[in-house]
Amino acid sequence: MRIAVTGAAGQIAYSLLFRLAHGDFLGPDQPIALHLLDLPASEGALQGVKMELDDSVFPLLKEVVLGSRAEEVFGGVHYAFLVGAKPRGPGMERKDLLADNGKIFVEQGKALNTCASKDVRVLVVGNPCNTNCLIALHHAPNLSPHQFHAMTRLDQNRAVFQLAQKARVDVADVSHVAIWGNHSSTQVPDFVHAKIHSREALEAISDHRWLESEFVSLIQKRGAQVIAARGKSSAASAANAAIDAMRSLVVPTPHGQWFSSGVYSANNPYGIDEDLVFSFPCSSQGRGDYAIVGGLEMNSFLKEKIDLTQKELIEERDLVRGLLR
Ligand code: NAX
Repeated sequence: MRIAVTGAAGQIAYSLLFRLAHGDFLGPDQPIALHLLDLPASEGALQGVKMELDDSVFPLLKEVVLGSRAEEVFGGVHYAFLVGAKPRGPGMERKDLLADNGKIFVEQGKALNTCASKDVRVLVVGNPCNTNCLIALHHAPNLSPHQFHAMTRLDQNRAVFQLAQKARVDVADVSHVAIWGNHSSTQVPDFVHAKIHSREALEAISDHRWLESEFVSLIQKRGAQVIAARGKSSAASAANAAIDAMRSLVVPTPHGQWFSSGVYSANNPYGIDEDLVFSFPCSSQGRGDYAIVGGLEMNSFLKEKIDLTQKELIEERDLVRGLLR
């Protein structure tokens, strides 16, 4: 299996690549090739990463391809982790970041469209990941929009941890945590449908004020909290979430459960605008497919918050209108 990783000389990739090569995504019996893309300016660093991959003598890693041209690096890939993006610089407005990074995803969407395996699965991690993903899928008319995802799994994982800690249970006892909308500070971490030991989280945690205010804001701002503490953005936990997110597509979702992913919103069962990449609860049969989980009742608290995150995504789309085809 050929796996592309962009931003391969960056900090998330420095964790992700070694986990992939170890077999954490496709398991201990699946040999892989890694196709690594970064900017020409990072060529030296990319060579260094390859040396370390070589020196790790991973039995499953059969080939490492390096390059700075998407249409060369994406040749025949079955999975693509699109991590590389420009960080927000000092004084840079959100719309400047959207425009700059958007261009990257025009080019990469086109390259996937023509060069990747026709059943490639794509996970966009580079921010703003929902709108970048929307741009990429717009430029890949030969692929289905259902082959594209934006990563909100780190937000889900962060929410699971906070609920487990509050309820004093193991993380494995928390399930059904959905993230709705944008991977940004307007995202909606859903405690209403979450379960703890198969009971409603709202029953297991009596402090509803904490759920509605502190919990929601903690998850929305967790990324900033990590930056403040570490001086750098989340990297190992982001790599771990990227593996969780792609694995959710190749391992059947346990009956009645779900995982969160930013997916194309056409024909969604919640009345969300039809041309966005929006995070929904999803389930998969494990063949690279997914379906949005329908039928969840929305209370007024969730409705109001989901409206806000939808509005932000529509604004982002308006800002990159010129990059959509
Ligand atoms: P780094 O700055 O460490 O690495 C980014 C790498 O991407 C660099 O090596 C850079 O040269 C490369 N790059 C830039 N433009 C490129 C292009 N056109 N083609 C190929 N490579 C290119 O950032 P890192 O910490 O690894 O984060 C990467 C991205 O993930 C950022 O956009 C970041 O905001 C985003 N994140 C997304 C998260 C999510 O949950 N969706 C969480 C973690 C992270 O914040």
